[in-house]
Amino acid sequence: MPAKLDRRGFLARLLAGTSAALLAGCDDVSAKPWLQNVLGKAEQLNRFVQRTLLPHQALAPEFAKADISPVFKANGSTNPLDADYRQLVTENFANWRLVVDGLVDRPLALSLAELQALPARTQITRHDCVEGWSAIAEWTGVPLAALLERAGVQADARYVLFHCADTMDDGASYYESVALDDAYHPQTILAYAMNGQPLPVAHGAPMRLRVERQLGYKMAKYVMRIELARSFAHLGEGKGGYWEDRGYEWYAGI
Ligand SMILES: Nc1nc2c(c(=O)[nH]1)N[C@H]1C(S)=C(S)[C@@H](COP(=O)(O)O)O[C@H]1N2
Ligand SMILES: [Mo]
Repeated sequence: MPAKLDRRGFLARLLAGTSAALLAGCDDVSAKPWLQNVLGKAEQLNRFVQRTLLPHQALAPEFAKADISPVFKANGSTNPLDADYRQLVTENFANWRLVVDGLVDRPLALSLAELQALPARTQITRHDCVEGWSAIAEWTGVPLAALLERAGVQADARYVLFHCADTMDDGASYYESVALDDAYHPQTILAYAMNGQPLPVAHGAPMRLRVERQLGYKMAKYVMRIELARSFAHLGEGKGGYWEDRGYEWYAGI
């Protein structure tokens, strides 16, 4: 077994042991606020370790540069006509801000430059659209996990909701959601580059979600706001996404 796994296992056991040891012989935690506090911190740390160091989550296949598709279809909205979005394009997204809010300790509003200054991940993956086409591209962006750690996700948050800039034919703006396990998955990134170039408008500029173990419609383009929430009941018609509200599955695993 690689040393890395041993270390991870050790860390997990150590943390599990910490909470247990603190609890042993103490049957009235509620009477001891300091202990509640310590236990709360241990639990937070445990969650952090589980989600970032112990993903226990299969990776989607990654490919070589030679596999990149010469043509990658742009689908759904490819050139949003919304006035606010056009303005952002005109300014080359200098005034665009990615908002992270909802059930977080520190709401964020980050510029593209700020996001591009964060540690990035690059991956070559296959995009599968429910309509029956696939294409391989290289994506570079900020791991969603890093943004969530920065914002400080509150304990009662369960879903990450994405609010997009483009209005669809029926007048609704596009929206999507994923559960926290997919949000913290190492390949889940907010991509600002495609095949080494700034993300084109057709593919969701300035930033689009990549959630590599699900179908194309989960990968929200033109992301404006990321909201942490207890549920997605208040999003659109309540099924978790624009296409989900029109009959598609919420969990679109591939
Ligand atoms: N904001 C927004 N995101 C969206 C869509 C859309 O219409 N608007 N279409 C979805 C669908 S069905 C697919 S297959 C992919 C298409 O991404 P692409 O244009 O990069 O191929 O984006 C998804 N994300
Ligand atoms: Mo799609």
